[in-house]
Amino acid sequence: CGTASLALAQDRAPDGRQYLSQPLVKSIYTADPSAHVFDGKIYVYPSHDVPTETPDDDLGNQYAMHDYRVLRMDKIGAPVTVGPVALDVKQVPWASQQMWAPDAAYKNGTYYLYFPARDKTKDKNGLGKFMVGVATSKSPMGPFKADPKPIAGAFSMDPAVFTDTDGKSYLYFGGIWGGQLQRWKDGKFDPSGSDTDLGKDDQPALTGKVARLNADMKSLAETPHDAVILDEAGKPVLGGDHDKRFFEASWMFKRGGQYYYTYSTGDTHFLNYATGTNPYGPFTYRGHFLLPVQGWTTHHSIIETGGKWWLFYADTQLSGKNHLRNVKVTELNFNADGTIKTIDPLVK
Ligand code: FUB
Repeated sequence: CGTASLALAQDRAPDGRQYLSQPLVKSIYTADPSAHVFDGKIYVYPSHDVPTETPDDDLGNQYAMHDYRVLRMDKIGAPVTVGPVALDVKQVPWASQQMWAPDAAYKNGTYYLYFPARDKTKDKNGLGKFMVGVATSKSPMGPFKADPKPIAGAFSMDPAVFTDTDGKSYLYFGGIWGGQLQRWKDGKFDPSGSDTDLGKDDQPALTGKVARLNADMKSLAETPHDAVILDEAGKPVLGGDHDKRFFEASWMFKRGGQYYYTYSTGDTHFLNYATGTNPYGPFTYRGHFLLPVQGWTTHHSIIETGGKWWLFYADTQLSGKNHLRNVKVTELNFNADGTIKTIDPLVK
């Protein structure tokens, strides 16, 4: 990818609507933006999308990313620096392919990059299983050095780290369909399991997972818990409720003493939120906060900086292709009761 693809940049979505915001960078394709403020600057840890001839499928084989590059800006709206390769799959001893949505954290002079990738085993589709790894660096831009093995006890994909006001950090992870969370339903990976979900629409949906991290930020302090999402009646959201149920892209933030568990609904293309009183949940479903973007996936992060809250998200404005995405940022606003004002990424 590169400048040649810029000729394809669109001013309007195919249905004629305008984009709410513009891509943060145009020199590379980026997605799944995990933003953080480190030492007064904003760093975004995105997936680095790459062209491929692999057609779109439900396993996400078209998302063939193999490395990470970090974005940096002094503040929202400032020029964005695109860092060099921060970690390549070839430098990860256990991984084979598909460096999907990462996240990062900082503690005591070290930066931690958390990332999913397929390992070197082969399932019924001839593909490795998604696991979650960790890599460290003394610089937020990398390069990062990967631990030789994935994080024990973590699995599937889309890691996101939340550090609470008491200093404890938690790793959220998981994603269904291509992320294979459904194959871990009995606590152990089933290489011949479902390619989508549990196939039980009238049963509680699969949930994202959450586990406290040890002080080393590289290992789990406990067996992962289910991040359960309850509906308005206090019942777990059902697998058949695709507008509400968890699919992938966990992100936690805290505001006004309330814990906001946010996630993507995947095949219905919403970003949803649910609130709770602690990092583990259960969380009560509150609604959509981002309506569907252009493109199949929708994946985000939320930070507070400069006295405002910001949503980092991605669409396919530059390429018009599901697997070649570009990250964006827009302000996130709250109502007086703590509910989030719904954002439409496409405006008339
Ligand atoms: O970018 C690859 C995968 O697509 C991510 O891990 C998911 O969250 C979805 O955005």
